Amino acid sequence: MTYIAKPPLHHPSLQANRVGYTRRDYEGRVSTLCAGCGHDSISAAIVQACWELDIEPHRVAKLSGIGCSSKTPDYFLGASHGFNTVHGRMPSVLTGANLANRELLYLGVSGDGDSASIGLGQFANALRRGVRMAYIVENNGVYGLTKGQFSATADTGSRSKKGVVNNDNPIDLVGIALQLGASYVARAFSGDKEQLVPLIKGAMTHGGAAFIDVISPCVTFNNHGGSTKSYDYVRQHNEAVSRIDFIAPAEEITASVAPGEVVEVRQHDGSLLRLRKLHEDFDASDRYAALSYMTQRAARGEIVTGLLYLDPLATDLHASLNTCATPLAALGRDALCPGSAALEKVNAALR
Ligand SMILES: Cc1ncc(C[n+]2csc(CCOP(=O)(O)OP(=O)(O)O)c2C)c(N)n1
Ligand code: SF4
Ligand SMILES: [Mg+2]
Repeated sequence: MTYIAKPPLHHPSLQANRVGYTRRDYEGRVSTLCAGCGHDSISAAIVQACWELDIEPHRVAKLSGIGCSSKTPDYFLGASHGFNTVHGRMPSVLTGANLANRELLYLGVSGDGDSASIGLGQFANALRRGVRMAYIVENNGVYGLTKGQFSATADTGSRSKKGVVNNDNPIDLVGIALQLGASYVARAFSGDKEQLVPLIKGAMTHGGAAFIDVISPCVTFNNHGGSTKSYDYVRQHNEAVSRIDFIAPAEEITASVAPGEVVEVRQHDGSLLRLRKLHEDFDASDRYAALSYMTQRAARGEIVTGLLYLDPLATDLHASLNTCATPLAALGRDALCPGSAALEKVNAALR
């Protein structure tokens, strides 16, 4: 694959975070996506979130499938672990990596074609099993890489660039994530960095399966009138139900807030999410209410964004399988070959 490397030099006065890295240390290669593609804004938000979270880049594993969206891990976190899988297969590879080493932070990046068409089964099962990860779908309603065919998330009645009407019913990945038990579910817009960065920070520090559907316009194939995933359409129909402020465990809580104005939720790692409710009747602690709210609003053509559901005390697949805490690669010979007495005990238990 051809790529353009970024010059490693940066200005000596660039601010470093608590672990000594500047924002540039979280960047990747120069993007080869079309200028204005929503996916590039999501990459920038990931860079910002990881820098602000003081994550050491080598503690992150970024995985993706195939598509313009799945190419983006090349454009951020250049010093992290990376695995570009087969189309739609990112969730199972991520699950395997996570089970082998729970000490890394897993970031899955995918597209609507990658996750809602060929990879729908993989998407569903990773969320259902509570794999600890931040799973981001960069949703543009089309297969951008293969020249703009409708994807399974394209809304009924939306038009392609050539005027073809989509008659199929759309798959709503947020609805599926809520139904299947994801414990952190959000929808965002690539054009709203202020909303997106804290949502990514919350997802990366969450203790279970976190999913963010980011509407990310494809400027080349799906940004015309008639598209419901264009910049204009999303800006006009975006209904944010909440804004979140993310406060890391080590951070001092300065501003106090009046009761009722915000809901404060502490996650298992000590981070605090301050949820500023923008809609009185919305409750992010009730997954069924969130599903019903979102479906009703979607029927009116509104795109509900924000943190839609959060279970702050969620656990993950490791807890349900009771796996070994040490990364498999770090297990020594004695742990891997415990001897014939241990084998005899296992065999006896099976008789
Ligand atoms: C097994 C397989 N089937 C089909 C393809 C062709 N293909 C490549 S990318 C893609 C769709 C990508 O769409 P999406 O995930 O929405 O990413 P986008 O380019 O829109 O960001 C398809 C069908 C492939 N690479 N592999
Ligand atoms: S084809 Fe669409 S999705 Fe792909 S890089 Fe261009 S604008 Fe982005
Ligand atoms: Mg797509």
